[in-house]
Amino acid sequence: MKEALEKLQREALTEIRKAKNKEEFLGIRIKYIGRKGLLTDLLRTLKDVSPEDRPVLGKLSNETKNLISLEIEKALERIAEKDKEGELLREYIDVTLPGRIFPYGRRHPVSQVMREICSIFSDLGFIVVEGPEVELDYYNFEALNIPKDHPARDMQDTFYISEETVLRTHTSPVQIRIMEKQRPPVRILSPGKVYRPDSDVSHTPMFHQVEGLLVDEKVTFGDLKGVLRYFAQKIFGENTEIRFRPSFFPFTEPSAEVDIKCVICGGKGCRVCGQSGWLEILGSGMVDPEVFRNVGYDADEVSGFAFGLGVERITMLKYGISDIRLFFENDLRFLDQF
Ligand code: 2NL
Repeated sequence: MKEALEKLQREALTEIRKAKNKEEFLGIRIKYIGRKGLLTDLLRTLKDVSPEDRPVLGKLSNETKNLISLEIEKALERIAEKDKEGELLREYIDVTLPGRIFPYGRRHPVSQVMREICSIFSDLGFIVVEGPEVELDYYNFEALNIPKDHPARDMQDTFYISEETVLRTHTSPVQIRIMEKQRPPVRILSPGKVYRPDSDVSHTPMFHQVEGLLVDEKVTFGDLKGVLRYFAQKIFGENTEIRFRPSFFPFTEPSAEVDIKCVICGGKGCRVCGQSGWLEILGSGMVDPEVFRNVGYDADEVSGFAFGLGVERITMLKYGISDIRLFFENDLRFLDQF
């Protein structure tokens, strides 16, 4: 039995040396010194041993049990220690690491310029007004003196919702609605989305417009020139030169287009300005008496000027962008530059 005890101890210690984790040590403990373990089996044979040898073998088997138990305890303690170390390492915060970069957004360049335009005219006392994008044919065309046979009425120039409703082709209808409700003086600015079925490097089916309207007694073309010159110099720089060119719109008489000295060549003539040295920035004019009659104003008592500009076009000229579609592709490599 002594040899059997020694063999059991040897085997147990070998297994303890080889064991790797908590579960394995607990298994070894059950296997060798558990209540139904190998040592218990061996102790049953103690009754076959001579009575004088029993105390010695009993003491020996106790020592074996204690030794195995102690070795396993020590191993388990080592594992617990290691687990704790690992946990501390995992929780360690390196305060010298660079912080996470927060991806800042910004306004779209067209929105930035639209706000800039609104801000310039706000300083001159213009009130910003908004209105519906789906508009009655009456407000989009009829009230603005655009007759039924006018080219702008053709299907290719307007998105029709129904016989009498359209996607607005300009923001003028907002101003008509204000004039219907409000007596002069009127000094308003109407920014917003407008729609026309065109698509190429300088046209998208949706674009942004800002229109302005000023109505009062004795408003002159001189007032229009002063306001638009102030605007051009605020948005393109103090030294910006402008010129007025005769034009035609059904809702203004007289009408004029406004150009700035070419921002690319400075007036010498280049590819961008078509060798003319000038770039068109907006359309304008004195409000046609017919429009005043349509909203119930007395055209003999009041006069006014109006203008309209494309925000994408202004943004392209301001930043030297040659293709309007870049605004609508949502490519961050483009948008990040503004
Ligand atoms: C352009 C030309 C223009 C107007 C818009 C207007 C509005 C009312 C009455 C009279 Cl309610 N006129 N707006 C006047 C002249 C020109 O826009 O080329 N826009 C991009």
